Amino acid sequence: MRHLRVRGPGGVENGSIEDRQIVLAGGTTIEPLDHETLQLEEPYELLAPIEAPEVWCAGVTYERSRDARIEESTVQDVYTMVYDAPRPELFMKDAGMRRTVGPGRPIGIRGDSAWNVPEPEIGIVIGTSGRIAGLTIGNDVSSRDIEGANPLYLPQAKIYAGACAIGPAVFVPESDEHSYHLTLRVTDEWGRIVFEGETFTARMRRSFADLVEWLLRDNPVPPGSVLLTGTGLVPPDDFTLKPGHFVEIHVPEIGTLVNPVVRASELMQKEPG
Ligand code: DO4
Ligand code: MG
Repeated sequence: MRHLRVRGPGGVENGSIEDRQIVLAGGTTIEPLDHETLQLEEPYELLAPIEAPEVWCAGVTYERSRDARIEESTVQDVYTMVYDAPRPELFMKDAGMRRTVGPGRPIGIRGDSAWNVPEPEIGIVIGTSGRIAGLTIGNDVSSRDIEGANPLYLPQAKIYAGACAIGPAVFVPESDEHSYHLTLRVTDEWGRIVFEGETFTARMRRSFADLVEWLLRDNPVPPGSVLLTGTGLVPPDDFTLKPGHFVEIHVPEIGTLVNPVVRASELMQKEPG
């Protein structure tokens, strides 16, 4: 079963996908324009599938991520240590959906960074008492040169306007954890593919349940929060995201999350007053 959220003429409604149709809580049925992105025709708009009170991330959960950070960083041993240690790397990415966008909405790259990448990750929706309530797709958009200069810059490399996307739906698995296949494709404004790659969660060093257990130790994370589980897909070092690119992340059970790339400064909202 997959769940989503839609804004329509009657306001915001929850919905689910049944027989390839979107059935809203009020009973309306909508046919998506595309069955993978779940893009909708006006007057409906697909929203982030959950208003996550907090978004957290795990890091260096795949060998590929460990190796990429060792190459980019001036401080190399921390990545091997955290990959091998029982305690995972965990960091807060967002709170109150200030920096997190839904499907189709622009993600940001920092003006003070020259090396920016998407990080396609499975996002765990945390239920009550640490239950795994569902899975979504997350993009932990990151600056590699800021993190590479000094690991203490991690919050600046990871937390800024438009640095996270989630969607298009929340998938509720019926069976225990299995391996999910993630595909990443980045295209330019003319639709040309500038990077394509794939990975499987079977390559992760840690289980979803283990990551949730560590996150919730002595830490009151509110239910409905999302934990992104780390990336196993790192584009080559000469790749950087640019304004005008589109990032597509596909996971068959969940759908396809597509976001255009803009400068983060364009996403900064003026505070009222
Ligand atoms: O160590 C820095 C962050 C790693 C990360 O976000 C990832 O592996 O996905
Ligand atoms: Mg990441």
